[in-house]
Amino acid sequence: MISTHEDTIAGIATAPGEAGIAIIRISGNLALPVAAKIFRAKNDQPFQQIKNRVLTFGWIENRGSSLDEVLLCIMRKPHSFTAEDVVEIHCHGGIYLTQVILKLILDAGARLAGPGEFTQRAFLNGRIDLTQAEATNDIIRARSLLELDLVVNQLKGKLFQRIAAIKEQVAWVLALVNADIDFPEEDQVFAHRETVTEKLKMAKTALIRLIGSAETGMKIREGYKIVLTGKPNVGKSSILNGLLEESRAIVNQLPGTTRDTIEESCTIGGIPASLIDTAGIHTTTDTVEQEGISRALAAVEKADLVLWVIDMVNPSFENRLGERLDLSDIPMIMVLNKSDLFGPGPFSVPGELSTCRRITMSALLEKDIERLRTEIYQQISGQNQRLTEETMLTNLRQQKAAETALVFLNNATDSLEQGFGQELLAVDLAQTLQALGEIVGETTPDDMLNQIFSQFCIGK
Ligand SMILES: Nc1nc2c(ncn2[C@@H]2O[C@H](COP(=O)(O)OP(=O)(O)OP(=O)(O)O)[C@@H](O)[C@H]2O)c(=O)[nH]1
Ligand SMILES: [Mg+2]
Repeated sequence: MISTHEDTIAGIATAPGEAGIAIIRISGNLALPVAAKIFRAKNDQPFQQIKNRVLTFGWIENRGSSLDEVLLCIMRKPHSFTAEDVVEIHCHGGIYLTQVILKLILDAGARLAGPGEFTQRAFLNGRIDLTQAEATNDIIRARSLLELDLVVNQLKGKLFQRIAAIKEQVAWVLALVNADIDFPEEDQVFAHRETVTEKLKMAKTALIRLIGSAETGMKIREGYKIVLTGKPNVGKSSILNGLLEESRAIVNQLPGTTRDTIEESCTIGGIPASLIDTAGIHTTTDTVEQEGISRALAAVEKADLVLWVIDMVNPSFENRLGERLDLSDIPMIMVLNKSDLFGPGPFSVPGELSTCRRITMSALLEKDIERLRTEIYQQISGQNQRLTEETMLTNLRQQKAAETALVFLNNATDSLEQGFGQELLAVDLAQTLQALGEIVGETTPDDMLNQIFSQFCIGK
């Protein structure tokens, strides 16, 4: 996808559709001359005199006639997103209008930008590292405050710094090992075994911790899967609707109302989640219900948290679902529902389940739904102590590269322990650095870079 760095690219940076304004972005050596051909300032100020990063009011002109009243902003290199000359035109947000202005820009000498090409240039010009480039894309897709916080820290370069700190330790050891290899005749030993071992141990601890953050980082981006399960008619759909604050699933007094799984995104105390309502589990000869139940079981298998709903008036504590699933093996909250119908007497839970986390509630009461939210939040944050860490690995690509780095680092420490030659140690350390460099884009192969940026939107 990457073309030469020389040409000038243009794209519509805002989402397609009718809107108050749209922004068209031009980047490259010809950005200013291209814009000068189609823009006339209201006060007839010559284009070259337009100040940096100041909005200038004017017209987009096409062969002497005015097309749209716009604001134009020039960001001369290197102080722009791409580190190239950039011009932004803020025009009215008509679908047709933006296309016409874009065509004028292309006719004036720019070329249509590919997906993510602006960000790719920012990366290639050294303005941002690969984790920051990924963050610029993720920030657009963020669905919760927690995700936003994580991605903003990544955008600020905090993940880059965390990786740089590990690289620094490894690079320091490699430099000493290389000195010993290069100057064998010297009396002096550069890479003292104890210091080197200590440094690599520190790097390893930091790397293991970083890899450990990936699971939480990716969950924050994907959302925690919370599945409602239980017998028919216990109030699963009522609870789903309560948590979503909308009547999403049909609720009915007849058992067997929900037949298919229903999935909706939401946040619970700022944690992004996918809530999944399922068909009630029971033995049936109805083939449609059977299919619904097998989908319910599949959802429970993939759940990060199960809400096992039990009707207090007609309780059943059968915790084996189907043949394979045992609810007591899955992170779970037992939800004792319909407390409003139960009355004041004591309610007993079988001894073997008495240690389960549980809540007694009525799906009809808003305050109980709120208590359930708190319970869910506590369960998830208790499971994931690292939920509020400043930086985490946030995608599979980063995780794989970090794991590769750890394999080489382990090889290096093994070589050291077993007293293998310095050359072998140097190779393993260099490969550790190579893998760490891949996370931040220093050593990432071109085809992988192309693949990453092709997932971005046009104009980003
Ligand atoms: N009084 C009372 N009624 C409830 C409560 N929760 C649910 N119900 C009622 O119980 C019936 C079944 O509720 P649903 O939410 O459809 O139950 P479900 O578990 O989704 O049922 P299926 O989809 O058939 O498996 C409806 O009439 C609800 O209004 C509750 O806490 N208190
Ligand atoms: Mg239901």
